Amino acid sequence: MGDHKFWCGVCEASCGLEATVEHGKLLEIRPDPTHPNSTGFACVKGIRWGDVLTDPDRVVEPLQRQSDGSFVPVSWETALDDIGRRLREVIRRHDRTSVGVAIGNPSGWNYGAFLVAFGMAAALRTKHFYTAGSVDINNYWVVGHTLYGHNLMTPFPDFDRQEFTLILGANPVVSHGSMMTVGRVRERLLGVTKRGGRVVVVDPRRTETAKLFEHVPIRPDTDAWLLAGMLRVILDEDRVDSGYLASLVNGVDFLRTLVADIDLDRAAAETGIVRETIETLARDFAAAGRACVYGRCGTSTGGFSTLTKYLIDVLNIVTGNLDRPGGTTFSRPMLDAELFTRLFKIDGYDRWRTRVDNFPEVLGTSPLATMPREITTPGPGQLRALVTVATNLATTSPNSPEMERALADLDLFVSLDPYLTETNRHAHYVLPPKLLLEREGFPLFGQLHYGVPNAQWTDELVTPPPGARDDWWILDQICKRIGLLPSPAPGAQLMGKLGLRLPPWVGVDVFMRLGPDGDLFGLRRRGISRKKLLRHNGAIQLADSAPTGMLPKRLRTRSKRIELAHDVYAREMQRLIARTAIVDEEHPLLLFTIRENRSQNSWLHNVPALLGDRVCVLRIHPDDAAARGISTGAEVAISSRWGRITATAAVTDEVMPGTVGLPPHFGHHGGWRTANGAGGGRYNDLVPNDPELMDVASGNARFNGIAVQATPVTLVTEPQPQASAEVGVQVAGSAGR
Ligand SMILES: Nc1nc2c(c(=O)[nH]1)N[C@H]1C(S)=C(S)[C@@H](COP(=O)(O)OP(=O)(O)OC[C@H]3O[C@@H](n4cnc5c(=O)[nH]c(N)nc54)[C@H](O)[C@@H]3O)O[C@H]1N2
Ligand SMILES: Nc1nc2c(c(=O)[nH]1)N[C@H]1C(S)=C(S)[C@@H](COP(=O)(O)OP(=O)(O)OC[C@H]3O[C@@H](n4cnc5c(=O)[nH]c(N)nc54)[C@H](O)[C@@H]3O)O[C@H]1N2
Ligand code: SF4
Ligand SMILES: [Mo]
Repeated sequence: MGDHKFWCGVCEASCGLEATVEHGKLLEIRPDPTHPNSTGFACVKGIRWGDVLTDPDRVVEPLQRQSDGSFVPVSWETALDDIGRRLREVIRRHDRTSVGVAIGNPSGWNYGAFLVAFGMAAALRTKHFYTAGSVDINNYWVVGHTLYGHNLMTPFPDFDRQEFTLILGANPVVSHGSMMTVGRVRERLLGVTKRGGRVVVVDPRRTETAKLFEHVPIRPDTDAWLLAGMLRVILDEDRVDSGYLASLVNGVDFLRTLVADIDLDRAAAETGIVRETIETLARDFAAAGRACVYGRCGTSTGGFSTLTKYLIDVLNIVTGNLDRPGGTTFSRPMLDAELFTRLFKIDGYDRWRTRVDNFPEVLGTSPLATMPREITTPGPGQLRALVTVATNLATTSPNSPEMERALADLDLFVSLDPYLTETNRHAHYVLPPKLLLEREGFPLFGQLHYGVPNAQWTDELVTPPPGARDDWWILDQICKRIGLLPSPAPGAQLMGKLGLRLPPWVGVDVFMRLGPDGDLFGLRRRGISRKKLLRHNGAIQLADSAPTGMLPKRLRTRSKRIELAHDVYAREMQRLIARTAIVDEEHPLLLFTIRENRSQNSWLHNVPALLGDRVCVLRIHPDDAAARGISTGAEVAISSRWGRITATAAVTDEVMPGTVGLPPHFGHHGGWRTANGAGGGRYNDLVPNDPELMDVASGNARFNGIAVQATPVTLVTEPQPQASAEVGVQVAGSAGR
């Protein structure tokens, strides 16, 4: 029996945990009080992780789909050989670029899968490389690239020294923070007000975070108006930090032109926030000294996400709050991901455009929302075979029905996933991965934004099911069968031909050892290496806080200054100003997403202890409910121009009048029985993926600010939509049960 410290890979917080393991069997999980970043905090999802490992619905052997739609278990060799044969056939008929790779959210904590998937896409030289980041983070990568010279340069808040925190479209008390890995985020935010500072939360809903602080309700998908209005006030009233701007920034005049046509009365009408509040927020923010604007999913999944993220950074910059204590900071990861991505020419923006919809490439990837058209539109480069890792994209991408139809049309679809989902019920093969605790690894994504920089690498602690394999190994085996080595490195293919295939930790270890905290292969005695981290039970703290005062040295722009002037932002501002009303008479309500504490995107709904007795609830304001005869507990139909689903109503003044909030991922119909049993509707059946309705600058999806109508179900005469009733996957034999 032993107690082992590890880290949680369910969400970005990457909390430190402790597991009691006996003979390879997990007995208990607790928070790790010694972890430098999370200091003894963990949420219920981390604590109940063991339920996922032993879930009776987990896929534990490779599954092959039969012509009747059921799945039967096959050996690894059968599965991999057949996949290789079919891939070679697709490549013979088209070429390598018709093979695609898609990685979902959990691959951010699965460094092997993440790196090998990148390598596989590079070796295929395919443009069909899709990541979950392309639905909600591409806007960050675009702003990082244009302003600071590298996609991965994404500043995050230094809450501990802050006096004014303006949060837009984020609910960190529930999400535990995103594009930041700041432990105990609730306490840190409460610390701001305890020190006499202010936290203001701009959100269509009085969220769990907003309830603790000041709340300003906003109409969904209008944040760019609020931010542009604030910028206009700050510039007009000369409330900028001129010394900071003179020393570090190019393009301040561009900003003046950019907001010249921003009318504050229109900003008020668009956002639903009175003009005086916009002006006061701008003045208070500029006067605060140590302040930060932080925006997340609510500001990243609207029609103007890149412009919004740009304006967020601009407000921090013009007030001198970037790279300053109490403002926002760039982190110092143990692994220099910026150098790595630059060396392999992954870093970039708009070097090429997508085939069907003409979206700019971001970090060498295409937007997930465009995938269905890439599958169904004929021509050179058409996507015909797809390998996915850790993504339930048929549920989590916009226009879910179109995605499902397109997936069913592929010549070959291989999914690496521990569950039979709505997505991989269409796959020819479902291949079972080892999960966190069953594989070694370090928190790859957390490294980019650690509030307290630290390093941790944990070994396999729990015995995996005999049929499960590492995701990276599965990808490597698939590549091997088509004669490729999954790596972007020059000369890699030659190495592959010579039979030299190294596990991904080898390259990572070299990078880490040569990195800022590395042991330089013995030259730096206190430095870190994978071996040293594996021997250490727990995380090693590398600094007290994320560093500040690093500019201009830390910038990667050619000028070594922050570059504000880019045509893309001028174009996006014109597009914003030209946009007409987002609702119409038939669909007068604006829909937005509500994340729930015990869910993790589209999964974990299969763990009874996490799902509890939850159902899919539509939150609606009392005025809007009364006007429609809707009461709490009633079944309601929610319809948009693109689809219709059902949910259970909750009448509450938490949500702003004219808006309705819905959790994103109910209406399951895969092979996960508990999740299916939760019923409800699938949010993304209501969401369009038309290119002109997405964020055109980055390809981010638009989930929020969808025009809908809500009606009591009794008034609906047409049949109910498919998602709530259908259970389509039957598993033959014992696999997956
Ligand atoms: N418990 C839990 N934690 C999670 C996840 C989960 O599913 N469950 N998912 C993880 C993932 S992948 C991510 S990206 C992060 C997201 O992390 P956050 O962004 O902090 O979490 P969200 O709950 O999506 O918060 C978005 C907020 O934006 C509001 N909103 C919606 N539209 C608008 C708008 O147009 N403008 C403004 N100002 N607000 C708007 C919503 O009401 C919501 O409160 O959470 C991560 N953590
Ligand atoms: N309407 C609406 N839609 C949204 C959002 C929203 O706010 N509103 N948010 C969007 C956002 S921010 C994101 S990030 C996406 C997330 O969407 P996805 O990228 O699809 O991620 P998840 O829903 O978390 O699905 C993860 C899948 O990975 C599998 N999995 C878990 N661990 C592993 C592993 O170790 N290996 C393998 N191979 N598989 C694993 C799970 O079983 C599950 O099927 O959803 C987006 N969709
Ligand atoms: S907050 Fe996130 S990282 Fe921390 S225990 Fe919960 S799920 Fe895991
Ligand atoms: Mo996300």
